[in-house]
Amino acid sequence: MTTQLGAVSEERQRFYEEIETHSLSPLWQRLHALVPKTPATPAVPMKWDYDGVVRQHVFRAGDIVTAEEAERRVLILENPGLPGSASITHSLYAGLQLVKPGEIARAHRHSQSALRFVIEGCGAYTAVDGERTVMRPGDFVLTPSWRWHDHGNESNEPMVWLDGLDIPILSFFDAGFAETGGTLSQQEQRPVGDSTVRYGNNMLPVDWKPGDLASPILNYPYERSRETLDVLARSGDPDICHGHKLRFVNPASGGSPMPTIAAFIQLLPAGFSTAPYQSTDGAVFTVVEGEGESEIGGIRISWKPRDIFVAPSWHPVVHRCRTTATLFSFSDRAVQEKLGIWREARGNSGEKR
Ligand code: 1HN
Repeated sequence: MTTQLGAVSEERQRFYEEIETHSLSPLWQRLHALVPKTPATPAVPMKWDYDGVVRQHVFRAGDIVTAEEAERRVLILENPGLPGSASITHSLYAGLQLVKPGEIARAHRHSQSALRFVIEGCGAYTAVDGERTVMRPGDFVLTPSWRWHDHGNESNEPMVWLDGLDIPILSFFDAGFAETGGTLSQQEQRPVGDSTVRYGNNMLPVDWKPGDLASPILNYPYERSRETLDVLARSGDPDICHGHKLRFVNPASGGSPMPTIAAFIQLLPAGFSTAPYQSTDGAVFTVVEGEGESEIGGIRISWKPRDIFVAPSWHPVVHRCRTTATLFSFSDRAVQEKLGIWREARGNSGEKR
């Protein structure tokens, strides 16, 4: 930083230019940017207004490109602070995918982990390693790393869901692999809904061992998350920072549903205002029910059902809502906790837990 060391003398400037030709660079010019006192992300708070702006473009994409041509017909939600990166935060990708009646998004697999959160429409399926799950609004669906997956819409209405992937994390590690399937859709190997019951009823088949780090459950239906939120809200006080908030879990480990992505759902009671909250995991939110606003790093964002917004790392977040609201969110907290770097600060004092 020139401010700390004063104006760069001609001698130093010549030195810097000379060493640059040998791929050398002076750390003292860059130390404070490399090791900031608090997280300094280039990502910015942003909202995508679904019904007012984004929906029409998603549907226009449906007029001009087929699902087959596109492989995945998706509009990427790119953070304006990270232009060209295809990222919504530094570590996460998000997009909106449209599958029209009769369409199939062909089978493929990749080392990136993905989640789907249904925004509109009802009745399309995602198949993962030979098991289909039928998707309804508010359902949280997994397609974990390296599992074959395809989507198809056998209903008579178009379906749109939010895709969340760890693409930037895999890209950071240069660890991405992908394969296209030999068939458009997978052969069905188990009945619809099998994994939600088999692994999601507080029991596990006695000698079953997980094959990888991801949850064996493919679909966490909204019906069940909403019922749980309701029970919490009826018989306990909301947390001052989160309202009533649940984390989705992998029943085999108690950890996050996928090793890189944590996911949450929260209920904010009507008229509730949260205390400021900061955490090192930038989060992507989508509104299922209710209307309100959030202040994220001093920027005010008003929201309504189906809107999507992003709170970048360490930006103080406050939510307020007029009506009872439910918000789904996902972040890279799962990775940060494994690495021992995740931090939060609750309330005005910025006190750490
Ligand atoms: C993917 O596999 C899907 O399966 C959606 O629906 C979006 C974005 C990048 C890479 C793979 C899907 C994706 C993706």
